[in-house]
Amino acid sequence: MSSSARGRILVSVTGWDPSQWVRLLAGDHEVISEPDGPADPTVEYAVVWKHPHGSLKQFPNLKAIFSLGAGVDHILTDPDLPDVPVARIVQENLTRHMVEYVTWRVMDHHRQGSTYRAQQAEKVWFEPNQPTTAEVSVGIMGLGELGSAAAKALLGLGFTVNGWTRTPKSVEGVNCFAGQDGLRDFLAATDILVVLLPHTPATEGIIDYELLRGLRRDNALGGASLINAGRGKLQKEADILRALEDGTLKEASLDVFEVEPLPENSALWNHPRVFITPHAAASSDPRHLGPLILEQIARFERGEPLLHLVDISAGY
Ligand code: NDP
Ligand code: OXD
Repeated sequence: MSSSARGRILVSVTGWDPSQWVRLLAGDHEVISEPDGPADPTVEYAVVWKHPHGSLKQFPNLKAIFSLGAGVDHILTDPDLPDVPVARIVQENLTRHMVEYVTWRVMDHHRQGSTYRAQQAEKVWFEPNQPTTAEVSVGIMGLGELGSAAAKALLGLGFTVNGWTRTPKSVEGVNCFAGQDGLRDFLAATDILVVLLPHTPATEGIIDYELLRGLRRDNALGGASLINAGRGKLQKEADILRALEDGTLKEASLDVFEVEPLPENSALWNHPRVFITPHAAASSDPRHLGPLILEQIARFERGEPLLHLVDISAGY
């Protein structure tokens, strides 16, 4: 059978160069970044990152959609999503990068990095009190692939770790809380909040002033910190700034933003107690993810279930 007779893989990405994905996915199937018209019958698989909404429903022979990220909000917010399976990325290098990011930011808040940076700017030689990790608790919202791996690393460093999920969960060594009923107690036991939730209708805007008020401020670090590497749409940036100003929040590390790139006029850029990275906590590396997508397509064609299928009704 010729490769084109097997149907084609469409790479549909916004903000990324598709060429390396096209090259890495080339094999049994022809790979394209532009279809032959909006209803191209040869497109069987779509490999996407922020595809133009409405574009996928027109392919009559589309069989599956593969997200080029762990998050699938960019797909599920398409109001014209075709009724085919959607699979997402779970990959060890991506997980490792997220664990590195979370550990880095937690350690910076724990070891009072912003205080030392401010002291250095003023040439101040002063050693603030330093609690041990055992005196500090980190609360992770979302104990999925990434959150549970981060929890394990933080436990290894000696932190007390709390986790919050949608459905009740048990993770060794982690104090687990679930649902709306568990949120208040989870926050009250948390000094450093790490957000690794997906963006869904249920989580949009969840990081607001009221939630931040629930964190434990009277703690060994002298205030509560926020780390968000989930999605920008989870947070209300005006509320974060308000919380930083009135002491509800001591400091924040933000990798994701309501609008990306973060607009130049955002007050977050210049805030002395905000640490910003450009949605770079765990980027998708084509070298690692290409083989995974090809394996997924091979599984599908052998009639085996896709790995890491998205639960469309749950939204992640
Ligand atoms: P998973 O799907 O494995 O885990 C999601 C977790 O969030 C689960 O524990 C789930 O609960 C919990 N959750 C979902 N909805 C709710 C809710 N309404 N209330 C409470 N908990 C909820 O996702 P991953 O760990 O793989 O990824 C998490 C997110 O990280 C991605 O969706 C993406 O947005 C973001 N991400 C960011 C990157 C970056 O570079 N900044 C890189 C990669 C991912 P339950 O266990 O009950 O299902
Ligand atoms: C992802 C991301 O979802 O990089 O993988 O944000």
